[in-house]
Amino acid sequence: MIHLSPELHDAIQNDLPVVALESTIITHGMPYPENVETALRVEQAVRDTGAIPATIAIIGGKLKAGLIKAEIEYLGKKGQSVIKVSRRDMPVICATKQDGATTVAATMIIAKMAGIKIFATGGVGGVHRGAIQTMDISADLQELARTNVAVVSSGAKAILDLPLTLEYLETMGVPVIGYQTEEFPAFYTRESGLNVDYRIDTPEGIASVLLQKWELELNGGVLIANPIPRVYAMPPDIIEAKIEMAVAEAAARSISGKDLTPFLLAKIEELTSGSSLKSNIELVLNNARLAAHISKAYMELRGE
Ligand code: PSU
Ligand code: MN
Repeated sequence: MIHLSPELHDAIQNDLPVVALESTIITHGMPYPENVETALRVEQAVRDTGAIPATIAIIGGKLKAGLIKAEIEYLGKKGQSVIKVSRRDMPVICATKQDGATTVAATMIIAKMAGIKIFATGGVGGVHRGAIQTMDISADLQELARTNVAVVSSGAKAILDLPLTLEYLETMGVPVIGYQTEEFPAFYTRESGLNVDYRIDTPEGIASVLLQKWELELNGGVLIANPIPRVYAMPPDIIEAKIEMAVAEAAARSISGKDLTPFLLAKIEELTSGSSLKSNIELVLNNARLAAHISKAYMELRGE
């Protein structure tokens, strides 16, 4: 059902550490050519840390893990004309043999099918601001509740309602672990004023929690919150003002559903003259490195 690259097939057979990577961030999260450059740099960061990258997407209706460079370039060039695919979209895109860029939710599903436990992204989806009216809650949160994959992210995107996102994760039984921090990071910034559930300071410590969770058959994922490196973080008041402008414009233009997140990310990039994109790229690289360390520690512990 799922097509693995030969390298990835071997890595999984031989219990080598692997890190899953999503493709919506390539097609809908960043403009071309930065999207392709970033996707390739993220893969290299995983390799440099000693793990195998597995970028995931749907191509011509086939679930694929371990995209080759030409496939990443193909998706990156097509950008937002590729369909953004979450759990609900998967059967239709596969049956009609289309291309699909996988969100965190869809990437988790395919990673699990492939036997990959650790996944790195920028920021997971969450409860949108105004969700009390719109009911816009990312399917990523439901997926974290049910699918056994750990997601390393810089918290949830600051465009969201972060307190409600954390409440939702609590209700769904998803542990939120801060890597070397007590504070839940807010994507472009290290601070949100909100606490994570647990602080753990080492990849080994995080790996042992994952192993324990799944040995106990407590199904579902874990959200590992890794703050953006200080030098790349944006000033909180400046970014918040831009987010508010972007959210107001989206409401005025009635942008909703799966178009909302890509619209907000692009608008914020425009309003910050590209500096939010720089932060976004750096935080993804940082998450890829941590995910590779956790994947290595997890495979070692599991072997014992
Ligand atoms: N992280 C980023 N950029 C992105 C995303 C995450 O740094 O573009 C994508 C992920 O694919 C995530 C999606 O699953 O945004 C959330 O979309 P929505 O809010 O429509 O569920
Ligand atoms: Mn949504």
